[in-house]
Amino acid sequence: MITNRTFTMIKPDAVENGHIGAILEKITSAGFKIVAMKYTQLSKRDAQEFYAIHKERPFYGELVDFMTRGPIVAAILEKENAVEDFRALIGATNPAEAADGTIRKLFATDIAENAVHGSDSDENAAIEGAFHFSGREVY
Ligand code: DGI
Repeated sequence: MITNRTFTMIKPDAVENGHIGAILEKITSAGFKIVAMKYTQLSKRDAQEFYAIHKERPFYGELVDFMTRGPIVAAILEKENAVEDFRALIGATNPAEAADGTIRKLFATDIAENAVHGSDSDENAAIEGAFHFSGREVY
């Protein structure tokens, strides 16, 4: 199915390392339009809820600690085939396995601190976008 929106976060490692501008440039150059964006910090409760699907995974506690340790940029992006095209732009979860030129290859630290989030389905894109933005905050 073709969709036109996805949800992303520039994660705390990429913010700390000064990559916000470069990552937004990669995103907009690839044809994504920003329809909502905010600079914010997740609470523990936010991160636990956002990543609830990973609750039973051994890295869940580490993931929640990482995602709450500093500010993030959250955004909703629009483009034809947004979910699939954005996953291609960010590359594999583990930056060591990500293709050359992908955002994770360029800016991620390691599998735990991998610079960016991208929704993995249309359904999750809608859920995740609504988690972070009210209707009035989406252009
Ligand atoms: O959809 P992705 O973000 O590419 O990957 P995912 O949904 O499988 O995992 C969500 C996040 O959890 C991922 O971006 C980073 C973290 N993660 C995944 N696998 C590992 C991990 N963190 C640690 N520490 N170890 C892992 O094996």
